[in-house]
Amino acid sequence: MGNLLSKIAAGHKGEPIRVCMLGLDAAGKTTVLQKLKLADCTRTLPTIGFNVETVTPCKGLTLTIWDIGGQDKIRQLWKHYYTSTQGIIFVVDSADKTRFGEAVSELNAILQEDGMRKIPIVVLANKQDLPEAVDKRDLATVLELDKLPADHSWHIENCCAVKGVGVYESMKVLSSMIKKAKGSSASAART
Ligand code: G3D
Ligand code: MG
Repeated sequence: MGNLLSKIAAGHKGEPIRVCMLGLDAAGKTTVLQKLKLADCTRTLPTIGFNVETVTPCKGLTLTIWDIGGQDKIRQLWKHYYTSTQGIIFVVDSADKTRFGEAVSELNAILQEDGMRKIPIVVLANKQDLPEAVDKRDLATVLELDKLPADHSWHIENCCAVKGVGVYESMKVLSSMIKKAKGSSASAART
């Protein structure tokens, strides 16, 4: 897996890639990280009062991971982490319908931040092993992904972080979405 992450980073011509992994607490972000075998990577733990960490699994790739939700008062701090983010991984507990509303409003709050409006996003419809889990198509509807502007690329993947299902695949998809977004912004800048 380290190799895959290195390839993803190397595919960006040596320019560092910054990706944010977001989701409500208990969505499964730490488990995803563990599946990516990032336990030994360089890690910093800022002490600003909410659960956020930055990991550098390989040269050129930085992942910022944090628990969101109920954070109106500190939302203005988010932008410091969003700065120059090129991709978002949004993890949802597909089996916890009671928190879908909260997940939707947090996702909307993120996507309305300046600089986040066109950032490629991959949603992990996590915990698919649980019988009550909602499938990715239904979760996409719940999250209103189809209402995003046509030029905002998104992808949703069924995922079971504890078994590692869907985790690597979504990293690859996000990587190619980031490359594509970079390509189109470069060509837009040339026209
Ligand atoms: P977070 O980092 O987003 O807060 P965690 O979430 O990774 O800590 O996961 C929260 C709980 O959900 C953990 O259980 C974890 O094992 C579980 N979990 C994560 N992914 C899956 C999954 O795909 N399927 C199932 N069934 N459970 C999952 P505990 O019991 O340790 O709190
Ligand atoms: Mg965690």
